[in-house]
Amino acid sequence: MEEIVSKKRMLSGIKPSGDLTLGSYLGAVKNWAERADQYECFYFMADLHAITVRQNPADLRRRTLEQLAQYIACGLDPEKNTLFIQSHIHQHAELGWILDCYSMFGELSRMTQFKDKSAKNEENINAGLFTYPSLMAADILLYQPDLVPVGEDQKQHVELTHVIARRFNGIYGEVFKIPEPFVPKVGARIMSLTNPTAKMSKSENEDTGRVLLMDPPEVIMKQFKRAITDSDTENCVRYDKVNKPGVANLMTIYSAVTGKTYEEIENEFIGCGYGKFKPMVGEAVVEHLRPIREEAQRLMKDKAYLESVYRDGAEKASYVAEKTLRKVYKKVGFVAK
Ligand code: AQP
Repeated sequence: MEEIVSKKRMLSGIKPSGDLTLGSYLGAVKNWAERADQYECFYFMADLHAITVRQNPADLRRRTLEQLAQYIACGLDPEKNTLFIQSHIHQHAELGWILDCYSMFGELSRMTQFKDKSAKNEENINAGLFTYPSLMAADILLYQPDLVPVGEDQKQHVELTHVIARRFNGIYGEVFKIPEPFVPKVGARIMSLTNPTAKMSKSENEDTGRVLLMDPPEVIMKQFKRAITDSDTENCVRYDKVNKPGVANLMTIYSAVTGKTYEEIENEFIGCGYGKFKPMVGEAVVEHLRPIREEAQRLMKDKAYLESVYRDGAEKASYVAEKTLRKVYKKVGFVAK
């Protein structure tokens, strides 16, 4: 198989730990879909990462396939992008182990996601939760990408990937390419609609502050109508992240789905108050997500097609991953098979 070398390479993934949210879409998938022509792109369903928190096996399997259908429905054409399931590429777990041995306890302890997740899962603070960033470093470094698009919350992990890669390269020579994180300007952090100081997450805010990619219009509208704005008396649509986080979050969402700037949004809603603004944001989101939801529903009925996509993706991904892993094995001193 010929490897494409002309385009720069990009890689990212999402855990199928819950149904994709508007946050996963605006912070990640939407930006991926816009780059397929410029980059050689690899995107995966991060099922190995998902099990750092207990999952119901049937739900995990269903969500992994649904996520693939949703990636495609969001515009990730499998002809242009390599789409695969992380656990199908054994090299992730293998390089993950090796990089565990090049990741320091202190570095892993400082990761804010580890601190957050262990506070929320006190009964299951497992080693996988702790070493999550070295597996994430393996996910990235296996593919030698130039760019890693992530939301703001994952930036710290990409920075640790740099540290681990530099440490490894410092000992063995230039084995890994050092990729740049790409954090989108709008949508890097979509907050819960009912708690604008907390990130909108797949596995949290169960039936309150999150909007799912597959939510029907009436549910989306209900969520936006009950979104928290401000307790101030101003009742005016103005971007002020510190003093008006709820309104700022709604403006970010509106900006991301309409392409309008914050200034244009402020002008559009002069004298309108939150009562009118909230359903307008809801309607814009409904219309933006409608074709995605319909296409994902159609794809979910075609299991044979989805299977062909992830098998094809695994073949392409494993070719690249194996090349890096073989080099790493040789460098650290493992005897060739
Ligand atoms: N609310 C968000 N705003 C912007 N970006 C977001 N991302 C996730 N939520 C938001 C980005 O999506 C990518 C994949 O994330 P992930 O699912 O692998 O991990 P996560 O960030 O831990 O996502 P969740 O939704 O919070 O999942 P759970 O609840 O299972 O931990 C990343 O690039 C992330 O930044």
